[in-house]
Amino acid sequence: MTAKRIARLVALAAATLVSATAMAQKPVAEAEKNYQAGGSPLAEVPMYQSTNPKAPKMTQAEFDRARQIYFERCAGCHGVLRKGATGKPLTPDITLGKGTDYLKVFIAYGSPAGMPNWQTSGEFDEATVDLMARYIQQDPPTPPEWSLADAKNTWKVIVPPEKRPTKKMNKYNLENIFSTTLRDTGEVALIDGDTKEIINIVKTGYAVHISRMSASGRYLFVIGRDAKINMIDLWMEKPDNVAEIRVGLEARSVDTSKFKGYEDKLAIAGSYWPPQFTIMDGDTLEPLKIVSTRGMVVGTQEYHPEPRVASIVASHYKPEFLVNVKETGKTLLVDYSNLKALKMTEIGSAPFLHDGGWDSSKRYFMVAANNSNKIAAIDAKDGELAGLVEVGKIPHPGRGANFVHPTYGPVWATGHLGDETISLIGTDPKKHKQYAFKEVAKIKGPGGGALFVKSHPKSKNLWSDAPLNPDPKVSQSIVVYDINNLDKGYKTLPIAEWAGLPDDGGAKRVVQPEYNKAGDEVWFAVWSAKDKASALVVVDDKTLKLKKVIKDPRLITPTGHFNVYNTQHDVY
Ligand code: DHE
Repeated sequence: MTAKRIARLVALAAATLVSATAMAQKPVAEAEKNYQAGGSPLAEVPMYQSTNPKAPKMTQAEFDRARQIYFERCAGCHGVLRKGATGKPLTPDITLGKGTDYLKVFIAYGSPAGMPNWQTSGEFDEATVDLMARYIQQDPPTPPEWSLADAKNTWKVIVPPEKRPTKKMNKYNLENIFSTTLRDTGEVALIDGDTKEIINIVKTGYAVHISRMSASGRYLFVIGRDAKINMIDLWMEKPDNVAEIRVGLEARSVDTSKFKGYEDKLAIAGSYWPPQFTIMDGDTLEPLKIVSTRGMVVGTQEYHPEPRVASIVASHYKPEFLVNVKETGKTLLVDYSNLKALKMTEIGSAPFLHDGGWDSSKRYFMVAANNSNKIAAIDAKDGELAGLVEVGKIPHPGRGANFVHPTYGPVWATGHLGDETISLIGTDPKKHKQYAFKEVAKIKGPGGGALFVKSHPKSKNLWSDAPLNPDPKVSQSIVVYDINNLDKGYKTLPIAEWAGLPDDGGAKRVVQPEYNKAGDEVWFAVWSAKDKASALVVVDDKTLKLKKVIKDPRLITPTGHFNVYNTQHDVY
């Protein structure tokens, strides 16, 4: 394309941008864009190329290459089936009308609505831009489904229940073990919280995401982005895998039954693809029941073909799992007492449901509807929506933080990806009715790009990270507030500097405050790329002084870290 022609197309694109943007959605914050843009394991999955006579020609090799790039770079925002999520829909009914030249300009130069400038940033060359412009005019290929038989084919019981220890065979203080995600090696590091020594590095799924505990505190469940679940027995002399399974092609969430009488009986995992959740035997991971989440979006009641399963928690009030479905904006209360006659209560709130945690009474599940700037409070006792609370831009709580505010009583807090505030929401409808499920205060933080907040019932502190903030000074440190003097603002602790890592150009993002069992120290990951040095940093919660730096060549890309006791009992 000549320079003149490019200039003409840029002008054309700019002229139509306003209407295109209005047709799609509000601008996407830089931090959110970076966060969503992680590669999908679907890049490696072969898919059928259907031929649309109206679409520009592509060879099979070109199609496969473009499909791979799409799943590595684009699917996180535009969706597996290109129906749109954070990014615009890119289905042929829209893209064919625009034509290759127009699409090339968008891909090359990006847009103020949040589309990255793939060519001018140097990420794509001109040929790749042309390839992608032609690809998004083809019919979107559909990845394969995943049935009970597919799940069973991947299911391995490594140590059968009858061959497992009948009592704890090690001397570790199990309740204070931390399971640390080693994101890019597909492993977790089990770390003794008392001695800070690594107990074992356990192989798990690809780009492993979260760890959750069984009700008894014996089994640790880990899920990878490739939907592989690993079940680790903490009673073994050296805790290790006892069972594994793949519940789909891409996933993020796992949990286990916690209601009285059902402890350790069942496990559940939600998948991004296919859009469904799978209930498994809690002892062996044998898959028992798969339920699709395809269906209608709350509000518009329009059909959505790929509503991904986001966070899942186990109710303490009933034999139920709370399954949060992203694109439809619905929380499903799944009654697991009879899998043959499965009952589900569907509570609609707002899209896109993502992460969340319990309030301090463990009755209300507070879940971020991150595309609507709202927090939905789900009442697990009465099975209804207790409130839908307007908060800041793109709430991202992790599991949130609970503490007692001097004026508003029990509150639950969330930080935001898209602005610098932390929202406090009242959660006590009995004694503080006037504040319940309302945003009672907004605290100012150092900037957007926050992912996780944390507190502890024994602490007077509220911690917030901001690993996706563009300013390294902010992303490499942590802020801490005194909950009895929130007006005083925050103190900044230079966690990455304290880690004393080599100056190797690593991003050293400080991510996820997590307490030890006693609630007197807080752990942070200092997260750099796979080929750069990373570490864990432990801070004394009272003095706010450095307590320990955990360094080990095996600690590659540590991100989330989960204390056994706090995860088992939902303490945060
Ligand atoms: Fe996460 C939780 C999805 C990127 C670290 N993440 C979750 C949950 C979901 C989710 C649905 C809630 C699970 C639950 O509670 O059952 N995360 C996604 C994505 O879709 C996204 C945006 C893009 C992707 O490609 O995966 C994404 N997440 C990230 C990261 O880049 C992070 C920072 C680093 C990493 O390890 O990949 C990250 N996510 C985490 C962590 C939790 C989490 C540490 C658990 C928080 C907790 O306190 O429980």
